[in-house]
Amino acid sequence: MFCYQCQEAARGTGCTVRGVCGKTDKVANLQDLMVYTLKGIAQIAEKGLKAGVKFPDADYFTMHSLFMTITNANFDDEVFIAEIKKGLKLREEMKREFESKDVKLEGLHDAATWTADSNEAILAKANSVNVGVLATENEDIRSLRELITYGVKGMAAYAKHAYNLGKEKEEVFAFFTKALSATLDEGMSADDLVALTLETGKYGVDTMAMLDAANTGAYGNPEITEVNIGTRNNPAILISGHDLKDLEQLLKQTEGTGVDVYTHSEMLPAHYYPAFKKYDHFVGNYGNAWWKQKEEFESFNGPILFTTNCIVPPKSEHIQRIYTTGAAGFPGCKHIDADENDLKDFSEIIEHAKKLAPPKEIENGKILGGFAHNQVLALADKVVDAVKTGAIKKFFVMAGCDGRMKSRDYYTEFADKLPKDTVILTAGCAKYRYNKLELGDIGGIPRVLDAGQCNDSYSLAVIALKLKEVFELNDINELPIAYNIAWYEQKAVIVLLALLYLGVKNIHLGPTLPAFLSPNVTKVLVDTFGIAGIGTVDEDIEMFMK
Ligand code: SF4
Ligand code: SF3
Repeated sequence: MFCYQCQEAARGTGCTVRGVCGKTDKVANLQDLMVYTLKGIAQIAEKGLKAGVKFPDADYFTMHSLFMTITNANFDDEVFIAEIKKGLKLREEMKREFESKDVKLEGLHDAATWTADSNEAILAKANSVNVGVLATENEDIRSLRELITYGVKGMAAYAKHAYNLGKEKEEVFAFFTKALSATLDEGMSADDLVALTLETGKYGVDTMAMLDAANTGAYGNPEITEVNIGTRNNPAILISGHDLKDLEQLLKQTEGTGVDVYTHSEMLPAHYYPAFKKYDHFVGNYGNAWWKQKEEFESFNGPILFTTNCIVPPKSEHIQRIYTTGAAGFPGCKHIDADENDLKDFSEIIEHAKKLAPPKEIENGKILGGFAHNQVLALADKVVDAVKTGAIKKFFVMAGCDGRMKSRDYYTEFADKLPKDTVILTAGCAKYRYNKLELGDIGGIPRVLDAGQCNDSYSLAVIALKLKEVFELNDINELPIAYNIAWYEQKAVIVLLALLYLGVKNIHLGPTLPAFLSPNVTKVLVDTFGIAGIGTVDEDIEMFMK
């Protein structure tokens, strides 16, 4: 195996024996083969687009399977083998469609022609070097191909959530096809791939806007909310991940059963949506960011439902109380699929919860959130006044991901030491590094404004664009906003590319720069966009406040 798609890549270069995330060599290779197969499907689909033949099944399949390969989403080798088989079958159906139209398919890559007639043959193919990341020898081309692939993975995840709520865009699907197929194209130069990277950012913005519309259309606009972090004395289910449709179904099915529901990690912002406030048994948020789950699942006592990443390989005694759905999966954990009407039956989890003890309280009190674009714009006058009078000197976008590395203590210290006339804008699980600190407010405006999940970084961009308009500036970079973003997995990659596409400069990215950026690609990002890493807290604050 060789994997360097996330921030915790071993030694800052790549995992080669077993993932720091817990991914085995076998699963890593199967994920590579999954992506390889999708690239082959994309190559055929692209020829289809040119010939006027469309493949909606391939669009859906690509979106879902890409999502499965995101860090910490799916660790199940058998699921990947089955999914690869589905991909091969789909690919052959696509070829038959061309034949039926008498269109010749020429110049196909091995990714679009390889076959396997057994699980062993699939595993052998997965183990071969020509399907993985290192198959591309030139380090810059490899870096750009992977940067694009990871961006598209993040985009696929967001597109899937929107899709679950009935929203999709043909152009986004077409871009999956274009981008994945381009990563097989030897004719694409480094310059072409840099251009495609920026285009990935454009579709990242479109996809996040689509998801924002899907979420707010279905559940209303997030509003200022105090979220309880204590517990009650009822049996309960903990729901993790990002999928709001899954949460909605779980809340409906648990209503009146005596079983409470708590959010975990990235599901916390669900509390900000008006539609979920009517459920009395939707009690609060339990615990912190994803990486503390082993201890927190122990004390939670009840079953846990993962709707997406981030799963940490569980202790064996927890496996039977962990359930997965959607793109998530872990060997031994029960997986719940939707039926033909797109409904998921969570009754088994509910019955399971009734037999288990209520959660043990590990903290109490409240945290504040709900500052997505609509809510912040409703407060715009107050915010603009505070900037004009100098009560707010600067905003810090500290969105992104949390992770287990000790070096991430930087973000807690950074938030804590920021001057009191600054405001943090956040989204994603990065916020758990500072959302329980007492950072106070500025004239009633809290110093940490949480917009929501990582995809709600889109909200932060909308807010910035609105402020640019209000202050009549020509450039988004003239605003008193600094960007100190923490990343971990591939959703953060699409968020970053989206911000670059919107013209945001001088983003600081930490705790380390991606291992998949070659020195030359890093130089392009530094020279063109002023991307930088992080230093010490004191030096960085001084630099940002200048
Ligand atoms: Fe390593 Fe991250 Fe890849 Fe897991 S996802 S194998 S931790 S680089
Ligand atoms: Fe978190 Fe995994 Fe990225 Fe959605 S849940 S931000 S790390």
